[in-house]
Amino acid sequence: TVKLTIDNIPVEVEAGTTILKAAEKAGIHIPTLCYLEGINEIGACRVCVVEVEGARNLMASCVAPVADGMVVKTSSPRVRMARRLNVELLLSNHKMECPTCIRNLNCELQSLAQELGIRQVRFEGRKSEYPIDDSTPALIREPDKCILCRRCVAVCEKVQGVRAIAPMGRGFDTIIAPAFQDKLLNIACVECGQCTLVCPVGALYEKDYTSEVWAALADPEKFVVVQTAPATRVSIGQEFGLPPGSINTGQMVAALRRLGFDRVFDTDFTADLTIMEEGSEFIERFTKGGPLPLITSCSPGWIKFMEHFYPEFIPNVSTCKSPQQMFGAVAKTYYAQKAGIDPARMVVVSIMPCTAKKFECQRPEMTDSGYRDVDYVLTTRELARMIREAGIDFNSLPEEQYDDPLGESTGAAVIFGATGGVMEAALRTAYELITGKALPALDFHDVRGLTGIKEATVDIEGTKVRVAVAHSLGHARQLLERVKAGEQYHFIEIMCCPGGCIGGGGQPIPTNTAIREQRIKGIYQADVEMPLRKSHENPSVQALYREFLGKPLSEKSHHLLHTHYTS
Ligand code: HC0
Ligand code: SF4
Repeated sequence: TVKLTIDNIPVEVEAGTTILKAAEKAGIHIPTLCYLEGINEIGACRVCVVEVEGARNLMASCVAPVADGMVVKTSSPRVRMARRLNVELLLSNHKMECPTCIRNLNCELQSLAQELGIRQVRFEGRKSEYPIDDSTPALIREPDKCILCRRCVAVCEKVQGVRAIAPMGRGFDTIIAPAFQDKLLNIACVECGQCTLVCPVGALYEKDYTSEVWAALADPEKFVVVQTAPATRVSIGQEFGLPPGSINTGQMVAALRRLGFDRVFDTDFTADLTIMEEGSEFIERFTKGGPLPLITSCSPGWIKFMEHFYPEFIPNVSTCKSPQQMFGAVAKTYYAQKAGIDPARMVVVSIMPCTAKKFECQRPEMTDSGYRDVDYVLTTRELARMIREAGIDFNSLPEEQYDDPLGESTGAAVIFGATGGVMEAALRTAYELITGKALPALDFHDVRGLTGIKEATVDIEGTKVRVAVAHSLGHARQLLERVKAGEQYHFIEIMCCPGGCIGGGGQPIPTNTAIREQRIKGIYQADVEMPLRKSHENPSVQALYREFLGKPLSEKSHHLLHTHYTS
């Protein structure tokens, strides 16, 4: 170990620890901006500088390692002046639209200026002028607000393995952009939004559809139906100051009703439906010779990634639409008929933890109901904005119930929101459908948690079923390479975002590893609290088959609930 003092406090840490980490251990906060633990540790912004006795220059504490006997000062006059100067320089070339910026009050640059006591910017700099890129259905890139921290670049490359954006040009002309400064729409960006989660400012963010939804809600001709994704119930509370991972399903339902939605339904209903279809597809392929492995299809960022980078896996990917899209198709057919509503008047809105869902709902093939199956997708962040704008006091809302029948769901559906959940839900059902026996233990711990790639072998009456689960596209890539190298699996779950949907690109900011862990806890807690925990036991899904679809993989199911992919 190494002994040093930081602000006169003796600290002992492992050799190789950075000064930043050592200070954290001693309870000393050093401000950072470009730093993202384990992902972007490049010392570029120089906000985290510290003074080290005997050293001529200030050191970027996020990259400088500790040394024995080091004497560090983290807030000497020289340090504070340097930090201010660095942030002022950033501000001098920043499009300062704070009151109207999407990140107002949740902007790291703004907080930092406040924390460092900056009251004026002494430099009148040249300002960059770049066009805004709003070419995709999901994202906005506003380079004039970019501070070149490179966190987005690091996440896109190291976590997602996509490399859609990179720094280009030099000095003042540096810009973070797709190659040749093309539009995001024209490149292999999968619209996952992970870059929007780590952007410290308003340079990358979701395309906002709240105006369209407000307009639909205000239109007496429209019948506006909303569905909520599994992972939103354990994250929305964070927007209202509640601890990460707290379960606020009932308050979310109440808030949606107060906003004026005509029916408040749950994507969890169609998550259960997905298990019926995908579980049957698995059994069919398993007993009739493949193609295997079957790979899950519910994560649209993953699907886009597969279409760009691994089209050879198209025959392996389940033909099931995602639960969000199944919901739209069922709402505008079965439910519209049942409730006597003209589907032409129906507007389906989704509340999703995801930006790629905005892209998914606009895919041209997603119109099997005869209309656009899902009209608008709002992220968790956008829903929170609507709740605030409507003046609803979220924390004092009563817990309300979803409407019937598309609001009924099981614990198997809620765990879709965490990595490994779709696999676990599928196993709970496949086991019982194949064996005709009750599952002895419902929890499949091997497929839970934040390990990048998880594997398990499940014994279904003597047949060993090999499964694997990957979350984040970087891990998906690794797993697919294993499969290409000859590794044999029967069933694979892939979710685009780290941690699964609880870590989706539309979730509250910040979303980091600690917060992901809390949300995962919330998800499994919500599962145990459900009276029913297996998808095939959902009475409303059973009724849907009885009254409308017939059986899983029926012709009607195929028409409404399944899709195809293009390379
Ligand atoms: Fe997910 Fe989904 S679980 S992708 O993560 O399958 O976004 O939460 O809504 O569609 O159900 C996201 C979350 C969903 C879908 C479901 C799946
Ligand atoms: Fe990369 Fe995802 Fe951002 Fe696209 S949305 S630039 S793929 S991180």
